[in-house]
Amino acid sequence: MGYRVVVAGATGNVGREMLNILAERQFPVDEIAALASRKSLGTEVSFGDKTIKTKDLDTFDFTGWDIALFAVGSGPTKEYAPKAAKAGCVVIDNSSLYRYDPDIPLIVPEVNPEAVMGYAKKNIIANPNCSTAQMVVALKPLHDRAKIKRVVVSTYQSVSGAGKDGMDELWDQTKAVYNPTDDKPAKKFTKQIAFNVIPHIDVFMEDGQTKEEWKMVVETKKIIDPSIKVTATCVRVPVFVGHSEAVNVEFEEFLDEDEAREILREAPGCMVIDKRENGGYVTPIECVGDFATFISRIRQDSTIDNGLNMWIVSDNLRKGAALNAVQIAELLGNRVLKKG
Ligand code: 11C
Repeated sequence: MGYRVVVAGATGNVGREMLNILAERQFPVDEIAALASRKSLGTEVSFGDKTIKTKDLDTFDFTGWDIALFAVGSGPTKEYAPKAAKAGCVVIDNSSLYRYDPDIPLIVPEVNPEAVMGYAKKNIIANPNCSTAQMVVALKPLHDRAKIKRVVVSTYQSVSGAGKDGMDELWDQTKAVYNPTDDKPAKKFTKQIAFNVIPHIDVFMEDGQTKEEWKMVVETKKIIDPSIKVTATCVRVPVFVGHSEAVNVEFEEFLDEDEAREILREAPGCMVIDKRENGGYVTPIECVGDFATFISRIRQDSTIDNGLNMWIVSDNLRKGAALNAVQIAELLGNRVLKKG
């Protein structure tokens, strides 16, 4: 016996990946509903080897459905997630709307699976931001060994984080570079993204950080440990899929780079590719479609007593969004909503 599962936002980048991953991981689905906004109504989406037609999120009755994976953005989430939760369907939400609510757990299953029991307060669980998810998967096992004091991270984030419009803008501008009469001004991004990098993701906050940077700080504290200090610079790069991060970590205790490599080799969700030779590290194009968080360039930071540097890469649509949401559904299935 399986679950009745809803994917809301099924025609978007993340919603499509949610359907793919539910099928790939053989999540026990008895019935699936793919929901979309009225303008995408009737669009066909794939679920394993089947094709299903989307239904209207606006009129859908969540009664009797077990789990709803939401990938619709904060606005529609605010309107529809409480309806689903009230109808008894547990919502796993990919937007930022509920992440900072103390009554809603924010979960990365490799890191804080025990937080899942907190779902019951509001029948909602939040999925973290993509740049946070991959970083905490790598940080947690190191924190358990040597206690992290401070993290300095610079991100190299792909355009798929900004949705299909972001991907289209990179594609169109790249083609236009070879055809100067075909001007493609920036729309989704604030400056040209093709052959460029932009140190700005999400809105500016009063203190000069962007909201993407703030999210990495606040979410890392909520998921791992509030005592960890994080400072981030988030940058959009002309890559279609796969976020990369250069991470500097300062620990309370000394942690040798070889021991860190061994800890990460054993850690859930982590894949260490770290040879000190040409190409002995992972780049974003190699992580697309994969489930793992890849860690390379692990090395001592000799400018401080207890420091390490590393390079973390993952598929932002998978571990950064859809995969993490499906893993939360698996966790719920195993620990709470047991069937059969
Ligand atoms: C990006 N990280 O790459 C963002 C996308 O809070 O879930 C996801 C935003 C979020 O643009």
